[in-house]
Amino acid sequence: QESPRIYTKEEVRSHKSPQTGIWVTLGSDVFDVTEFVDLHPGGPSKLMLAAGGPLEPFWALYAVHSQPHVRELLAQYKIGELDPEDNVAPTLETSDPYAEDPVRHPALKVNSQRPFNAEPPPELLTENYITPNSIFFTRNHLPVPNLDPETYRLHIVGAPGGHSLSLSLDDLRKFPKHEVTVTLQCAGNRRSEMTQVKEVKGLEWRTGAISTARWAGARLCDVLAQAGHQLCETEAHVCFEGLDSDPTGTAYGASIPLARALDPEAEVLLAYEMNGQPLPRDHGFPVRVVVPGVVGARHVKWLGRVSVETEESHSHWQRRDYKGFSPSVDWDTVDFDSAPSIQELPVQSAITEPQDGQTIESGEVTVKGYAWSGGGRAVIRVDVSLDGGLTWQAAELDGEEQRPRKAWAWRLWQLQVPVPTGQKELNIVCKAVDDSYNVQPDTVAPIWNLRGVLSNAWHRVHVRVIP
Ligand code: HEM
Ligand code: MTE
Ligand code: MO
Repeated sequence: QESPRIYTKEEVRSHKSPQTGIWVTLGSDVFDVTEFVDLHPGGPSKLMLAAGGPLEPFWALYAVHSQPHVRELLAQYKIGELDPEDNVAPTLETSDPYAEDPVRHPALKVNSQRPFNAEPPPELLTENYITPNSIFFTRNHLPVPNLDPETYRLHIVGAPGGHSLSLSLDDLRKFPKHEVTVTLQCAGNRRSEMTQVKEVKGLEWRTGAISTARWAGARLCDVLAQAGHQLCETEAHVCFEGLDSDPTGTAYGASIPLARALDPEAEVLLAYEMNGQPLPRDHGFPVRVVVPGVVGARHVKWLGRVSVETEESHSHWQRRDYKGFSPSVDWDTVDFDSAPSIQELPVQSAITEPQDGQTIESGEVTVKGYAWSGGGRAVIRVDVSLDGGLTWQAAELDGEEQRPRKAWAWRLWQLQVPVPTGQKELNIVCKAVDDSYNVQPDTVAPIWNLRGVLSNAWHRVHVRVIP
């Protein structure tokens, strides 16, 4: 019997296109699946996400692959095995503040490695109403702190005459457990479309800086009540501080209005669970704030301290970032104090399938995407156009029904339509309407702003049609 051919991980990594051949690994086995890609029952684009690397993290998302017939099918494509010597872990600088960051899912499209910022690819984003934890978008400003759940304490500054609390995880679990499905969106989602109009400062998020999870924890209103806080007449804010900090010791921070924090109907959580699991490190382990209907930046992760103040958080991210401006304001003229901090977000939608630049077959096309609005406003309709916005059809809304005024989570949507005969290309557009009849602007230029936030123009995708 011949001994198997041996390949290094590097060799496997260099085989991820039709030109080089498409290789994947499972355990220590190496497979050349070039011929199988177009036959994949889940579609070629999904298989291609794993090209050049291990299948395990992707198959973990789709249980269909744990059947024997799938293994047998794959076995036909085996070409050899991984070099057992090739296990050298990448050398880490011990002085690297990011050395202790967690291992991430290879499907994530990385916008920046340090700090880690990444989004799920469109073909996975709307596959599930609840985003799997492993591919939930990640937006970190600093290294991920490594916190010990045994010694972790959450400090709640008490009201005058009340008392401060120092809560362990067990203490927090003693409050009534509240669970709610919430979509988180970064203010910078779809920033890359603003960059096409004119340069902006920020990470080049595409359509994936948004994800949905089922969060569980104590309600902030219950915890604040125990510390003696009540609604007060003066304009008040609840300030949050993270346990992640820069080399000068400055922590990530943000705030929300006290009225929202104390409103039981607003369902603001001190969350310790995400989709039934302890929070993953990237998403705030052991405790984060979840503020339904509000921009991602206020959902402070690795929460260390909560206080009630007469003013908003003095954090850079509250005062000097995450604000919107007129398109004519530039870095010389911007006055950050003149604009309110972003809290509730405007109505948003995007197409995840097909993708821009893709080629589709004539006959029928399935258009898929997501839609969401801030402040608990429900999505009442998603309009889709195949002709750049001349004519429209309403998409079918999937996913859970939304509660009025508490529509914290997105709707997924789809539309199956015949491709108009004789069309060589389609200009697919989507736009959503929320229950206040807010609509998305048709173009980006009038909402362009120097930080590239609040990018919610009609989403447009151009595809070619194979005759
Ligand atoms: C379905 C094989 C990679 C996503 C399937 C099925 C097979 C298969 C045989 C049908 C199973 C059944 O219905 O009994 C493979 C092989 C792969 C691969 C051999 C690698 C060489 C991937 C990757 C992803 C993926 C990387 C995702 C990123 C899916 C999905 C389905 C599926 C979503 C379900 C399709 C549906 O039910 O409509 N795959 N797969 N697959 N696969 Fe894969
Ligand atoms: N909290 C801390 N402590 N540090 C951070 O960098 N980023 C914020 C927010 N909370 C951040 C944070 C921003 S801008 C967003 S969009 C969300 O976390 C992202 O949450 P996620 O990484 O769980 O998706
Ligand atoms: Mo964000």
